[in-house]
Amino acid sequence: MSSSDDPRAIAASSCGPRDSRSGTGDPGDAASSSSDHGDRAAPSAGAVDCRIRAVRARRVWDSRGRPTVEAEIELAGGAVGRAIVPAGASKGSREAHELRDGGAPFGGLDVLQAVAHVETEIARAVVGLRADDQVALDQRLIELDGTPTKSRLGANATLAVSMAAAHAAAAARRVPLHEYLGGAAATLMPLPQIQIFGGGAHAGRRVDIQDFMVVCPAARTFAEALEWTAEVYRHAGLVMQARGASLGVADEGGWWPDFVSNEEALTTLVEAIERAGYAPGEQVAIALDIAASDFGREGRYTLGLDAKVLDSDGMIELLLGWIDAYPIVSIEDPLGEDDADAFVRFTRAAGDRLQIVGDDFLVSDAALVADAAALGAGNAVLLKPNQRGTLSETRAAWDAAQAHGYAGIVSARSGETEDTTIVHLAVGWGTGQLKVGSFARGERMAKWNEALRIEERLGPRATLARPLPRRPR
Ligand code: 2PG
Ligand code: MG
Repeated sequence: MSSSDDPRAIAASSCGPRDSRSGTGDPGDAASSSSDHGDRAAPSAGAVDCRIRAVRARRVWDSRGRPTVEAEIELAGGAVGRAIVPAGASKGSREAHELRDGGAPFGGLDVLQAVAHVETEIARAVVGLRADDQVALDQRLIELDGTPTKSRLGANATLAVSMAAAHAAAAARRVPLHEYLGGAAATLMPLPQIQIFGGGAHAGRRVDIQDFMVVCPAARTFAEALEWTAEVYRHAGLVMQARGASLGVADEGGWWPDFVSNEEALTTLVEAIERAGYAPGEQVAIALDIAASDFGREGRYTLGLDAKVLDSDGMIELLLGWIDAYPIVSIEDPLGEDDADAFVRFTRAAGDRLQIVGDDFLVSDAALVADAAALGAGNAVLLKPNQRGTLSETRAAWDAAQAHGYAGIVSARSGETEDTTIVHLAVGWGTGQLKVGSFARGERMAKWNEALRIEERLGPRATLARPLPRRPR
C-alpha cells in the first residue's frame, strides 16, 4: 500500500484553515483568488486533505507568443492549484536554467521536455507529499533535479510545480494565496514600480536603458498609485504622439522609445509627470532599470544611442549626474553583473539617497545577497521566482535581504501571462514593492487588477508601503 492509500495518512495530513480568525470563510474568497484558476470548485468546508494526488502540465503561450510551462496540482481533498512560469529576455548569467527544447520549432524555445518532466518524473516524486509543506516539497524538487542550476529537469518545470502547490494549498484552506503565505497579518500593499517607456532588450535596443519607470511615494493607497500612474502613462503617450514619435509599445507595455539620447527619455518622463499634474519627485518619482549587463562587460559600457563607450567610473559619473538632475529614487543594475567593485563604489556614492537594486547582479539568490551585503554592493534585491526555480529559494533571498537590511521588490519577467502569483507573493511576504512592467497589455493589467482586489479585500487593514528613501530637497 502506498502512503497515499493509507487512511491513517489522510487523517494525519488534514489541512484545514490555518487560522480560524483569518479570512471570511466565504467560499468566494477562494473563488476570487488566483488559487482557484481551476475549473474545479474549492472543497467544501472542514478539514481537507492536502496531500498531492495528481500533477498535470501543459505547454501554454506567453505574452511574446512563446511557449511556457503551466502546471496543475490536485490534492487528495479535491483542491486544485494552477500556475504558469514567466520568461526573461535580459537575464543574469547565474539564473537557474530554463529548459528549452532547441531545434527548429518556435525558434528552439519549445518546452515539451519540461512539460514531460513535470508529468512523469516530478509527478512520481511529489504525489503523496503535502502541498502545504512548501519547503519539503521544494527540497524534493531540488534533490530530484540534482544539479546546481536545475539544468536537468528545468527551473521552468520545478517552478511551475512549486507555485501550483502553493495555490492548491491556499485553495484547500479556502483563503487567497497572499493570506495563505502571510496569514491575516499580511496587510502591507506593495508600492508599484510601473514602466512608462520600455527600452533595451525589450524594445529592439532602440535606447540602451531598459526600464524608465515611475513610483508614487505620496499615494495613499495602491489604487491611488495606479490612478496617478495611469495619468502619467496617458500623458507620456500624448507627448510622444504630439512629437510624431508614437510607435506603439515595447514588450512590457511601455511606450516604444523614439528618443535621440537616453537622457531624452528622462526629460520626457518628467514632462509627462508634470503634464499629468503631479509634482515630480514629491508625488511621482522615477525608477530606472539600467540592465547594464546587457551593454557592459568587464567594465566597458557601450551606450549605442549616445555613441559613448564608458568605463565603470564613467558609468557611475553618468548616473550620478542623472540622479542630481532628475527625481530618481531607485536604480536597478546600474553596473554589470561582473562589476561588483563598481557596484560598491556606486553604493558608497549614492546608496544613502537612493535604492540600488540587484537583479542580474543577485539573481534572487540568498548567498549572493549575503555576499553583496558583506561588500556593501547595493541595498535592495529584485525577487523573481524563475531566477531560482522554487518559491522557497526565492523566499530565502527575501529572508537574506531582510537579515542584511536590503529592500525587496517582487518582479515579473518581460515574458508574462495571466498568472498573478507574484502579486500574492509581494503581499503575503510583505516585501513592500512590486514591479510588473507597464500600464498596458493584459498580462500586466491582470497583476495590477489582482492587487486592487487584494487591497479591497484587506479593506481598512491595508496600508501602502513607502519604503523608498525620500530625496533630500
Ligand atoms: C528585468 C526584467 C523585467 P527580463 O530586467 O528586471 O523588466 O526583464 O524579464 O527580460 O529579465
Ligand atoms: Mg532588471
